[in-house]
Amino acid sequence: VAALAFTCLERERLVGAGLAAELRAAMHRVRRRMVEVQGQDGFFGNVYSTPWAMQVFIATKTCRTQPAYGRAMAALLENLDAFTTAATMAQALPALHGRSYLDLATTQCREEPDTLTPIGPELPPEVSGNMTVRLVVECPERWCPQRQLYDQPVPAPAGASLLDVLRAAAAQGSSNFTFDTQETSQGPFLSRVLGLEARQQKRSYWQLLTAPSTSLQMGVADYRPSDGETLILRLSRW
Ligand code: B12
Repeated sequence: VAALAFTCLERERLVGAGLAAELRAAMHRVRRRMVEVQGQDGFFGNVYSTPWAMQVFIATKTCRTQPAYGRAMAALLENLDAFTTAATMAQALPALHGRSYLDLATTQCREEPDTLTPIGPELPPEVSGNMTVRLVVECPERWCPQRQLYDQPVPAPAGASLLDVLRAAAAQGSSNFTFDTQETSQGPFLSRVLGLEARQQKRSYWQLLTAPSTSLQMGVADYRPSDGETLILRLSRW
């Protein structure tokens, strides 16, 4: 996002010649760094950060000459089913159309032919039966009474989201599990677990992981655990 902002400042001549040259040099370094860190799978970071990175090549008009961009586009097209929420789709669509957010400034929406028709959200396929997920809550902070605050099996309908699993755990009266979420543009954000609130000022958050230690790439409402999986909610720092 910062790289896009730099390009905007330079392109719109909002800065003097000296700073413009520095911004161009910074953009060059950013692109070189992104090419260096591109994974074997073609992604810059993960599937959700890749469209952002592609927008930088688009905005700086380097996408045609940069092979890394072509590899990223191929990887993105192979993984379109990962974009299930409005927020992630909004980040991928410009890149898929070869546009960056900077193009929005000159987009004439009034000239749109208004031919878009809303479609109902595609519901995930119905899965019958039940599953059991192990839910673990970890607090590695020094002030926590113990590192592991909760460890219980939670039965839930097969195909349920992690949010459904948390609700099922809370409904299991015997285990005293509680949680809270906050609505954000990306969907519900897990803000409090077992009465412990993650605090912005302390740069702490409830990280979602699948055992042994893979950080999830989706939020509680989108991630659908499998039968037998162990999910960890860990109070972490960013
Ligand atoms: C900064 C950031 C964070 C910070 C936010 C705190 C802060 N004060 O800055 C922290 C480290 C806490 C964070 C956590 C997580 N994040 Co995050 N985060 C981002 C990032 C880089 C920028 C968001 C932002 O500032 N937007 C600009 C502001 C103005 O908009 P905003 O709507 O107010 O932003 C808020 C929400 O986005 C919210 N938020 C941040 N991440 C997430 C993730 C989810 C699922 C939800 C519902 C909300 C949310 O915090 C922001 C600040 O308050 C985005 C990347 C991106 N391209 O959007 C990833 C991103 C949104 N995060 C992502 C993920 C996966 C997570 C986690 C689920 C990771 C994990 N395994 O635990 C957790 C959320 C867990 C939970 N408790 O629910 C993914 C979401 C992908 C998806 N499929 O939806 C993104 C797109 C990164 C990526 N490429 O994988 N994140």
